[in-house]
Amino acid sequence: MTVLDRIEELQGEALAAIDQAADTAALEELRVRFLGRKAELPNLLRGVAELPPQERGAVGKAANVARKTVEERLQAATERLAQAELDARLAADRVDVTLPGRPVEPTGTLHLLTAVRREIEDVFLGLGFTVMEGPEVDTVHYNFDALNHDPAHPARARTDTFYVRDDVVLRTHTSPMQVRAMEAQPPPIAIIVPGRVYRRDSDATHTPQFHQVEGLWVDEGITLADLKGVLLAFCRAIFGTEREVRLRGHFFPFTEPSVEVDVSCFNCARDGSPCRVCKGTGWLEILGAGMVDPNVLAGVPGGAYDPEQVQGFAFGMGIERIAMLKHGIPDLRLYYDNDLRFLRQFG
Ligand code: 2NM
Repeated sequence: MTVLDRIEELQGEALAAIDQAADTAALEELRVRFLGRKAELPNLLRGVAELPPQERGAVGKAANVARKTVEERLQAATERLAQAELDARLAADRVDVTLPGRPVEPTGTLHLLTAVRREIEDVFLGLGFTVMEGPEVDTVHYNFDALNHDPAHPARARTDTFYVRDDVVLRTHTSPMQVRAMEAQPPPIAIIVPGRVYRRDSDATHTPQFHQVEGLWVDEGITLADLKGVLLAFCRAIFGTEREVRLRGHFFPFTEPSVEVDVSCFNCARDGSPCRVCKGTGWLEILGAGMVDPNVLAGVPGGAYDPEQVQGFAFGMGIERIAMLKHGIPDLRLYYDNDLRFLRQFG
């Protein structure tokens, strides 16, 4: 084979390989193989000087043309494949910013008491009340004295209430915050105060710490009818639209008159037979309430709550009890056992 034939053969081999290359990396390998420092074609060019003089012109020209042809084909193929690779990368990396995103997996549920507290809050927010929270450790003044508790009231005893100091207790109800709220703002006031409360009680139906929501509405001309209307709306929101309420006379130190409030049973309404929930009475006791005692209003410093000018009602309920009635919880201890089989059913 002549050198010229070999050059033609090399050029044909190189162009065919370039045309079949799949990507720019393959082209780079071909550049080394056909045009690199140890490749045959450049070597032939370098060896032209050693050829007989009459062959030098033709071989040199042919090798140069072949090298240029291969270089140009390589350059064209590289440009074509690089563009294709860039297009493919851009298509693969495209982010659709209009997709909805992936929310974090929920890691649990609300505790039933939290869920019911929020439900209660939502009802009263809808009725125009504001939610306020206060300290769990408070003074004897706010917990008892300002709430018209007689100095000899049994709840003041060391056996009933957790004393931190002689004049400081773990609050036994959230009403101390209602007094604080009245001190902080003039009437009208419509608030509920949810939170933990503490009493020295521990048996099947009492825990030393439990949860309350207390409510207070004071304005000119508020009556017991307003109390009944608000609590009827509350009961229908929580226990069903068919519910009725009834008030029974009672005693609380901070209200006069005071009442216990029953809601019509939502269980025996479903079938005629005497029901386990209300024990056949048709009524369930859900909370205590009353018209705020004039002594409590008159005791608010500044005189803005003059009982001759403004009247109001207050009420208090246990969240544990409301949740028990609403969801048929049989035992108070289930709230605090942290058994996931119980907790996962709610929230
Ligand atoms: C109850 C029952 C009746 C009550 C009274 C007050 C305040 F601060 F206005 F005096 N707050 N909450 C109240 C009244 C609470 O719980 C069974």
